[in-house]
Formats: sequence, structure tokens, C-alpha cells
Amino acid sequence: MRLYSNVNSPFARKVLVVLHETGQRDEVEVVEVSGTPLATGTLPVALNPLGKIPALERTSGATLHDSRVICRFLDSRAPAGRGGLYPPAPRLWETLTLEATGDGIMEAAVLMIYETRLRPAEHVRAEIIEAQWARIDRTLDALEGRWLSHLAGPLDIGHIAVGCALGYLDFRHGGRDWRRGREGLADWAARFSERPGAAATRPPDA
Ligand SMILES: N[C@@H](CCC(=O)N[C@@H](CS)C(=O)NCC(=O)O)C(=O)O
Repeated sequence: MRLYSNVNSPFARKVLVVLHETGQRDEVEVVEVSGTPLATGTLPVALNPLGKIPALERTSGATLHDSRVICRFLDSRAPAGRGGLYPPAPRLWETLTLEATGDGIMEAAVLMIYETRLRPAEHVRAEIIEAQWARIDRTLDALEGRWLSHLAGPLDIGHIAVGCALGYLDFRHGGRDWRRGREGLADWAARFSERPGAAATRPPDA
């Protein structure tokens, strides 16, 4: 299988962490691509017409996107004893909501970068950037206030999404100091980053 990916992408990192955690890293060739909504570059548009990564080209069957689908597929084919990132209901609903929460932080954080990179300086709107950060700030408060007990449980796809989202905040928005007033989440992030799958996939400058 081929994973179209980029070292800076938190969504691609989610998939790579799942590959490591489920013992399948050697089954996938990682193809490094890049591009933006303005210039698709080497993004695999023929395989994912949305022009986004990650995309997983399989040996048979449709190319899978997005990261949520790919992660669930990989967990479903994990070797015995290595999967289980999707617990049975009712915990599943919490797990999937936590994954959506981590993904939502990533989306907002990526949009903040696009706002400055894709527009000429005179058209950049600071209030859009701050509105995205306000969304992230609220969500971090919810993680600190309501989700630490779930995060203290067994590793699931929600943990991986949140871990990759927080890693991306350090990588791209380090100056915002997301840890301030969120000691529980900061401690959890430190422990997550020590997992071999997280350590092996750290963003380049983080
Ligand atoms: N919901 C998607 C989001 C993927 C996404 O936004 N990927 C970014 C890279 S971080 C991308 O491909 N950007 C290129 C573009 O939007 O043209 C997922 O979970 O995979």
C-alpha cells in the first residue's frame, strides 16, 4: 500500500501513528507529496479528487481518504492483539467524538497557517486567524475540563488525534503557549509524545 503524506501534516501523522501502534508500518510505502488549495503541486488529485492528504492507495479497492477512514481501515486489519483503537459502544461514541475534537483543532490550526501563506500580506485578516484560535482555545479548555478521564484510559483513536493536534500546535503555533492553565492536558501530552509511534512521527521542527 502507498500512503500519500507530508511530514508537516497532522492528519497524515495520525495515520502514521496508527501504523506504528498497530504494527503495520512496514506494510506501507510513504510517498512524500506537497501542495496547497492554490497550487496542487504533487498532491494525489487523481487518487483523491479533493486534493488532500493523507490518502491510502491499496493493492485492490478504492483509494481511501480521509484520515478517519484510513485509521479505521488500518485498525480493522491490524495483526492479532495490536488493534483495538475503536472500543465497543458506548465508549466508542466518546472515542469518535474525541477524534473529531482533535481533528477540529487541526483543521482550525491549518486554516490559520493558510490564512497567512495563501494570501498576499495586505489581504490577511487577523480577525480570521484570531477566530480560529478562539475555537482552539475553547476546545483546549474542554479537553482540560471534561476529557482527562477518557484520556487516562486505554489508547484509542481519540487519544491519537488529540496527541497529533497538540503536537501540531507546538510545531506551528508554539508562541501561543497552549499549556498555560492546562497542566493536566500538558502532562498527558508529554506522556503521549514518549510513545514510540509518536516519537517516530514528530513534526520536523518540533
Ligand atoms: N479531513 C481531512 C483533512 C486533510 C487535510 O486538510 N490535509 C491537508 C494537509 S494538513 C491538505 O491536504 N491540504 C492541501 C489542500 O487543502 O489543498 C483528513 O482528516 O484527512
